Amino acid sequence: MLLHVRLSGWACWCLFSGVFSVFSLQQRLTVNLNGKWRLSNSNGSLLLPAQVPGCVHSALQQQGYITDPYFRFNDVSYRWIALDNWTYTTTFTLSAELSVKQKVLLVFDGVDTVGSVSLNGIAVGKTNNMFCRHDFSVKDLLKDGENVLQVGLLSPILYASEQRKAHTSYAVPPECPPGVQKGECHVNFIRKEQSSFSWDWGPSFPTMGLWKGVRLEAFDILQLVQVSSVPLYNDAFSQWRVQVELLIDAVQTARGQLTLSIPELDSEQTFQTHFNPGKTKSNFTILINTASQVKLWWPNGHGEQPYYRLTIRGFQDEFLIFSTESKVYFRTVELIQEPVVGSPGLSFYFRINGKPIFLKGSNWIPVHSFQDQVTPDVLKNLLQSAVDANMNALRVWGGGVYEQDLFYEICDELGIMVWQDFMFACAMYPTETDFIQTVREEVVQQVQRLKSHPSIIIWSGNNENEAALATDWFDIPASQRPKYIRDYVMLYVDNIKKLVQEEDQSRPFLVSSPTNGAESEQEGWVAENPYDLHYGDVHFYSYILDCWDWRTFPRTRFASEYGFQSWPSFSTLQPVSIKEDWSYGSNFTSHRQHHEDGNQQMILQAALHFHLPNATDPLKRFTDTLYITQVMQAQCVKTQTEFYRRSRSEIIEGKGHTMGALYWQLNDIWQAPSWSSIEFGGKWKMLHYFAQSFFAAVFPVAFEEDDTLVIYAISDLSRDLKLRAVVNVFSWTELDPVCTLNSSMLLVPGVSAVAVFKQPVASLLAGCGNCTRLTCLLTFQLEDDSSQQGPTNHHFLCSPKDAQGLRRPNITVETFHSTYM
Ligand code: BMA
Repeated sequence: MLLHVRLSGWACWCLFSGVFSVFSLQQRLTVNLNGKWRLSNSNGSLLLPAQVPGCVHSALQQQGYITDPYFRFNDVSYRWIALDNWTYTTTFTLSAELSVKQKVLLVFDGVDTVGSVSLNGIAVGKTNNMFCRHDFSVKDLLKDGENVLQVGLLSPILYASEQRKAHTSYAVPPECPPGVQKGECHVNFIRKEQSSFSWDWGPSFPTMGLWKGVRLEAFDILQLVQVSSVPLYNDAFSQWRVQVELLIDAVQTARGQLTLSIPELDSEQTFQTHFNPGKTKSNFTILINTASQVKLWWPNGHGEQPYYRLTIRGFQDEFLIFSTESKVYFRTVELIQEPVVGSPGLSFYFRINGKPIFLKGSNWIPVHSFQDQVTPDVLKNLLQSAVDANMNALRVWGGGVYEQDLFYEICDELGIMVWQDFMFACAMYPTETDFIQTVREEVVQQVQRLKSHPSIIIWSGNNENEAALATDWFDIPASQRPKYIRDYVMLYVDNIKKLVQEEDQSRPFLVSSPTNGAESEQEGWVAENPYDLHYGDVHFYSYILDCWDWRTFPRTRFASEYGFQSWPSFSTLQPVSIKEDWSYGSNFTSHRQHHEDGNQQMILQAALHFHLPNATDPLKRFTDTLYITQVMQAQCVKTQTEFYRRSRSEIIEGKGHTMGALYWQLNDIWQAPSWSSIEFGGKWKMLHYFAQSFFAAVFPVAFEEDDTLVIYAISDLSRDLKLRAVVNVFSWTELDPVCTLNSSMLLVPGVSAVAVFKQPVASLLAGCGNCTRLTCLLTFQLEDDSSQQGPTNHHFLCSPKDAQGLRRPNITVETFHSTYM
């Protein structure tokens, strides 16, 4: 029986899909099945309580069956966990109200990964994609009194291997990760976080579990499953409209009326509609009153992030049957690929609300091997750290997970633009019907879940798979190449791209990263050289060349990945290691390094400019070595990022107009060496402090060309500035400058990078006491008439290891821990 409540009646609020608060006046009943379940392994030798949402590893640790999986070599010691099959079981009692509902769904927001679900001993359904939400209609299987719900999970390693074995017609490389990663094979055969089988910065913990919520949803007539909305701007009419999509699950055909309104914009529209049985999607468009002034959402550093409340009310006859509210943010995004004056190729930059914006930021990887351990505080700290370092963009990289709703909500609020990859990375993928089918479901679900977020400015099909094919990472015989290219196009273009564009017309889609974009498309989606500097985005890594030499960096249109490794600090490593691990040559030190020759590369790069630690005390030598890798990394990424930022306004030999610098990588998944600027646990590496400067809105950059010192003023501000460069020449021996030089006041147009100072180094030093390249260094800043604009920067005239006059400072630091009552 349907209980109708009049508009003036009571309302019950509950959380609905992150941004939405729903009150269903039609009495949808929800039974939360999260909490303590029972977990057992395949032979029954282990039986323990397990928290849901959660995973097997977390449960085993919480119950004391294993110690910290991140401790020392435990990733290898605990390999057995993911080689076993596990079963989650819970019991629940049915309430009388629930059993009379017309439809009852058993909903899993996420099963990791290969599961079979049974209720009271009867099979309900199967799962094989961690990125899908599943619901099963279970009304007929429920009984009065106690019900038993069980989810059996297959070992993801064995499943992936079985899938690989069954795929006999041709290989789908790579078979296994490089040995140095100590990982598992064939992860491309399972729709699961690809880095969970190991990566070059992460351990192999192929998780299994119910990693998101589980519940029963019971209702009569219909229920609103999901609401999404995207704002679209019509240039011709200078009018905004909001496309609202409702996913409705109806028991039977129902007629109704729908009212959409954004009261603050004085806009409301009512639609007559009907709902067909089953799950259906309906679209409605609300036109925004042109007399209302719409406030726009802007990226961090370019304006505010205002939103409006959209109310959606469904009526049957004159009765309100559902009502929900969501946030709508207004902004437009365009990816501009058009001819560039003085250069072959095409531009590649983002225009937000009509304004070209330089993307400053980094790449985001999974925050933890065990997603159930990612708390709201951890997410908030990381995203706030990005903003604190003056970033405006993050790329959610395609080897991890589609992040949880809260991640995108915070990005919306902080003005962080998100480059959202689909979860395919560094591999070829199967294209059998079953595989494509589950990917299609995944894509539709994720786009529907996420498209309301203004922070997401682009969808991107995969990480590096175009490059892998084009530059033949996997030694595919020439005769078979067409087949792999066909599969590539089938997966990312014919399926993913097509689906995404059907679901969302409000943001661009790029097939891969790196890619030549429009040019790749011209070349049949796999360009001959996806790293072409005249097109699209580029990933660039070089560990051997001297990173202080900006000439080694590619002057790309958009740098979406580049970076250098460093070690986390001792305070981060200490809790997961013991004394015998604390040397650079220890087994532990090489075990945690998952990138071939990584430890040696860091030392070689550091040795180019710094004395390597040589303390006699082994612990001091170790901690000094960790530290010097961070200094090296900070200085390397600074040099490269400065090069990209100063290349925004110029074309040199056909290259330039760089409009993005996203270094690899923001965060860490465990305590190990990596490219991150923030350590596992949230501590900033030296690089992150450097980033705070080198991403500042107004910033001076120095470099040398033919022994001439050049300083650029970089400004992301819209307004023009008048600035001078002030250069302080310091001797390595003194704290006061030996001399100070000023440029004349120059116009620095809004959003540009221009040279404001030029002088041969020899003449600069000749005019400054007894300074030589070895005895002096420079700091410099920008000033307007009244004050300094932006941070102070530094420029070394020689490597610090060759500096003359440097003395030990004898600085002592004391740390006080204060407690607040
Ligand atoms: C890029 C990324 C990751 C990797 C990183 C460092 O290729 O896409 O796959 O972790 O380089 O090697």
